[in-house]
Order: sequence, then structure tokens, then C-alpha cells
Amino acid sequence: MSKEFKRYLVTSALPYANGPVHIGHLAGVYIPSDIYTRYQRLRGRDVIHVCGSDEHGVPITIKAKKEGITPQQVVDRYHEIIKNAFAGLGIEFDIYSRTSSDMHTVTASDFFRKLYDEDKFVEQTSEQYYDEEAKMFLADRYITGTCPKCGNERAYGDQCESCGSTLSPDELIDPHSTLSGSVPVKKATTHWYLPLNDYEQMLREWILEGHKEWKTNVYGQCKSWLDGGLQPRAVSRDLDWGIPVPVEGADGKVLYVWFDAPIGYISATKELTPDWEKYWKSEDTKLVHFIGKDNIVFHCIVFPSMLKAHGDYILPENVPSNEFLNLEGDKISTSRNWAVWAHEYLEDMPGKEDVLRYVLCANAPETKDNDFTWKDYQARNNNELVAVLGNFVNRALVLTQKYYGGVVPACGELTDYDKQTIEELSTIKSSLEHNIENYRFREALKDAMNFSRIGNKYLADSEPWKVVKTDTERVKTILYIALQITANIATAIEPFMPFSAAKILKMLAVEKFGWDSLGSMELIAAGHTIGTPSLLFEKIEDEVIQRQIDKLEATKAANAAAEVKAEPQKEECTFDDFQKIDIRVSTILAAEKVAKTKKLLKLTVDTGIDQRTIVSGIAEHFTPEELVGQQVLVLVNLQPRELKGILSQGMILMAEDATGALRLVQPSEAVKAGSMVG
Ligand code: B3M
Ligand code: ZN
Repeated sequence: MSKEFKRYLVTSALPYANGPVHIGHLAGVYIPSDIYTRYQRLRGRDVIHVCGSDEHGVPITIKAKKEGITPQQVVDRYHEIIKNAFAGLGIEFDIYSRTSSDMHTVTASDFFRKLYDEDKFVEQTSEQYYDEEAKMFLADRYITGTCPKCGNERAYGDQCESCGSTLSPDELIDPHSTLSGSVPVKKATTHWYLPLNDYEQMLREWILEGHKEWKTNVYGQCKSWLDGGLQPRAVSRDLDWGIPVPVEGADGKVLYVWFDAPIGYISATKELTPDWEKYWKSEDTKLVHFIGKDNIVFHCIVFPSMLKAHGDYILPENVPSNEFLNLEGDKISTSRNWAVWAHEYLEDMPGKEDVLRYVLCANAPETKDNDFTWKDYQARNNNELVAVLGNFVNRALVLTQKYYGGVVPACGELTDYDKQTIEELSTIKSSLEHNIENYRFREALKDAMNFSRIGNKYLADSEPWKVVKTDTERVKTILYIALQITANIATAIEPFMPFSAAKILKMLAVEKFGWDSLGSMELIAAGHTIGTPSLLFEKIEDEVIQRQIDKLEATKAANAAAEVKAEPQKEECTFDDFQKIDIRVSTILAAEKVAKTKKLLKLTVDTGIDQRTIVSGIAEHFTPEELVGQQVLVLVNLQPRELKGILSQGMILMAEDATGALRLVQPSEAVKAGSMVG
């Protein structure tokens, strides 16, 4: 028997405030954690869900530098965007805080200070990479190089995003500073380290023996870290953005972001309630961390060691973590803008919050990486939400309106088939509970949807629209049951699709039911008048999906263009060399194809000095008609040469774009022919 807990503390990984959240974050962390919390709350359990923005660390400072703004401006901007996107999607937190808050600074500093005072750290001086141009130590993402594990040339000093390995800067092959591009030198610096090796035994017993029920990906990663042997890990960095190390003589040093961020869960709880200690310091609390798979080591090895070192805190009971979600067959990437952003979705698809929640849960990467496609999104909406859930609810409500003017009919004697249907519903209820309690949300969602599948089957089998002609009493019972199933659906789907659950309750004109009532056939009394039915979901047309696909195609094209490498700069030329060049704005007066050639055009141009002939190899890019009248730049003092018997006196300047297409180089507005360029 598993242990009974008095209360639940649910945390969701704190998103970095260096960009908005996308469907990968939602499917991996926030939708599962929201489902779990809503479910516990419906059961009447004492549960709180805490989260907030992770506002320290190198990703933030890099973003600030790139955009020419301060780190504070970066986090202020994204904190708002992220917070609003969560709220818009119905992802509810009891508190959504931020790690730049005063409460957090104090909490994290005190935490560090306690460990420091109790000699839980070791102080070590080591040689670390230093950028002599930028005059800065290169922590984590300020350094890139080749991944020793997979050969990715753009691996970071802390992680390779290609193969997912956790790295240290010393492991990178051919390291470079991302600040100046220079090759860094080694320089001595002193930091505080948490000797993880001291906690190895505790972690082995706690995880490898005590938590065999953890998801295989989580358990497996922990086991491989522990089997590999743990090393002391630095908890400070040489940076100017973060929480200052709260000890004498630590100028220019801040807490490592992965030291302060998880403490953010504690600070947020403190901000939420003065009663925070009962959530963090009582063995009666079930602490559950929802995270992405790249965060496993920090939540299962590092943070628990910190909590143990501190001594006052409980450890997590579970750390459910998903694999990654891909988008249309490609890895989601913030830097390549390959993502469906939560805030953009809310703008593009108003009223469809639950559709996204549904699709991301139905297709969640629970045991393996999975793919999100817009076609699948459309199919799930049209074939499942509209055809199964929406259809059942609509039929039950519309028939009640039609036959009884919206008044719930009385229930007569139950047939065996009625009883069997009711029995099936209670079997699903226990499966649904079991699946949510064990973090199997895809299966749980299927269970929740089965309420409407059963409802549809019940209506199809009992055919009230036919029976109404012969046995009106029987029809009352059928619709009474159909309405009770509808009320049950509102409860069953609430954790997954809260907006639709609320809509069903409104259409039934009833208040929210508690979880315990799930399965009951006495939720709505005979004689109660229901509200007006409206469609729960609408069919999504091809055009709507095509717009989203086009948006991604545009991203792809922009990325391809950006990837084309510019030619390296040519050999230096002197000012005198440059002075020799004579470029004039000229007007094309006539153009014709050169006979028996594919590429050549014969152009007559007015250079302002004279009218002359130029032969140019651009016939595959331009028709003669589109060139006549255009202003172009002509190198007029190029040595004349003969092409196909025609003397060419000059050269027209062109630019080649990413796709290899040629473009005329032109003045942005008309200029007198003969004007000099230089
Ligand atoms: N901000 C990493 C991430 O968003 C990090 C999580 C912190 S949880 C304490 O993947
Ligand atoms: Zn790699």
C-alpha cells in the first residue's frame, strides 16, 4: 500500500525568462502538472502548485547582450509574456513568482549562508577559461566548442543540445568565447563546491532502492549518474548577474543559477503563505517536481543533496519528467524559431485553449520523444473533440430541450443495459484515478474521454429518437441517464479541459461537482431546468491549419537563408586601388538576347557619360522587358572585352541572394544617370 499524505506540494520547473514558452514546455511540464494539481484539488486534497520565472543565469545575460538591453529588461519582458500565456491556457498556479524577487534573494542567500557556516562546501581554486578581450571568466554558455560525445560543433560549456549530454567547459574540443570569438586562456579563480560525493550513499538508498517506481527515464538517468561516481559541483560563478555570494571577499561572484533556481520553489511558497513550512518540512507532505528531461540531474541529485545538507527539508516523492516533443518532424528550437509559441497560439486560435491542452496531453512524450503536427491537431479536434465529446453532450442537451423543454425528466426503472452502462462508468473512474496518480496522463485522458464514448454508445443503442414514438416513459429514463453522464463528463475532463468543463456546467445550469460524485447517477435532479445548449467544439477547417503550416514554412525559409555562409572577405585593397574603380548610376535603354546563347543579354545603357553596350550573363534571371528602364550600377572603366563578337564595355553590379537568384543593385530612388558611386 502506498503511503497516505496529508497534503501535496506540486512544483513545475521555473522557465528561463529569456524567451516565451512553447508547446514543448507545455507538453513536457506544465500541462501534466496542471492536470495533476486540478485533479488533487477536485478530490478535495490540500494541494498547492508553485512556479515562477527563472531570471538568473547566462541565458538571460546572453539574450540581453544580443538585444542591446539590460538583463532586467529581458526578464521583465518575458516574465509577463510567460505568466500571461500560462493564465491564458488555464494553467493555474497558486503562485507564479520570480527569482529576482526580494524574498528569493533573501531565501537563497540564507540557504547558502547556512551551508557555508556549517562547512558543507569545499572551497577550491582552479584554472578556468577566461576571455582576455572581454575581461571575463567564461561560465557555461559563454563558451562553445565541439561536443566530445557527438561532435556537434556548437555545444555549450554546460551542455550539448544536440545529444543532451551534460558537459563541463574543459571537455569541449576547440573552445571559443561566445563574447569575442577568441580562444580563451586559463586563469585561476576560487569557487565554492557542494561535494556531491558525500551524498552518494544517501542518494543510492533513497532513489535506487527507495524509488524504483519512478519513470524509467528518470530512474535510468539517476542510476547512470550514481554509477559514474559523483564529483563536487561548483555552486558559484564569476558573473555580474545573479544573487551575490553572501560571504566576505566574494566580489564579482554570484550563486550558480542551478543553486538558486530550485530554492525558488521554497521562496515562492514562502511568498504564498506564512504556513509554508508545513509544505516543506513535514513528512506528511507529498512533494512532486514536474520537470523536463534535461533537468533530471538537478532535481534528483543536486537539489536533494542541497536539501539534505541544509537538513530541514523533505525530499521529493516523485520527479515525473517527460521526453521531448518535436514539431513537424524537427526538434523544437528557440534560436531557430522552430516552435509553436504559447502566446502566439492564444492570439491565433482564440477560444481553442482546450484543443491545445487536449492534443498536447493526448500526444504527450511520456515515454519517448513525440511529434506535434498541425494535421494531427486538426484530426484530433475534428474526430475526437467534435465527433465524440462535443457530439454526445450536444445530443443529450438538445434532445432534452426538444422533448422536455429543458426540464430534466424523471428516471424510471433501469434496464439491465442501463445498469451495465453505469457499471462501466465506475470502472473507468478507478482507472482514471490510478493513471493520474501514476503520472500516466495520456491514458488518463483516454479514460476521461471514455465517458463520452460510452455516452454516445448508450444513445446510439437505446435510440430515444425512435423509442419516443412508442414508449415515452422509457425515453425519460434514457435522457435522465444521458444527462447524468454529461454531468459526470464535466468532472472527468476538468483536469484536462477546464474551459470545456465549465461550459458544460453552464449549459447544465449546475455548480461544479466534487470528484467523489464521479460515477453518480444522481447529480442533476428531475425537474431541474438546464441552460441553452451550444457547441462545445467547432470543426477546424483546412484553411486555418494551412495558415499555421505556412507560418512554419516561412520560418524554415528564413532559417535556410540565414544559414548561407557569406564568402570570406577578399584580400585587402588600398585606398588607391579603390580610387581606380569608377561606378556610375546608369539607365538600361534596351535589352535583347544574344542569338545562340542561353545566358547572354546585350544591353544598351546610358551611363551619363555615353551610351554603350554591355554583354551580361543574366538571361536566365531576367527577361529583356523587365530590364528596360531600370537604373543599375555599372563599373564603367572595366577593360572592354569581346563576347560572341560583341564588344562589352563595362559590368552591371548584381547581388546573389541565399537561393542563388540574382538581384539588381539599384539606388533606392531615381538618381541622375552618370552619378558617381563611391
Ligand atoms: N530554468 C531550466 C529550463 O527551463 C531551468 C529550470 C529551473 S527549475 C528549478 O529548462
Ligand atoms: Zn553532443
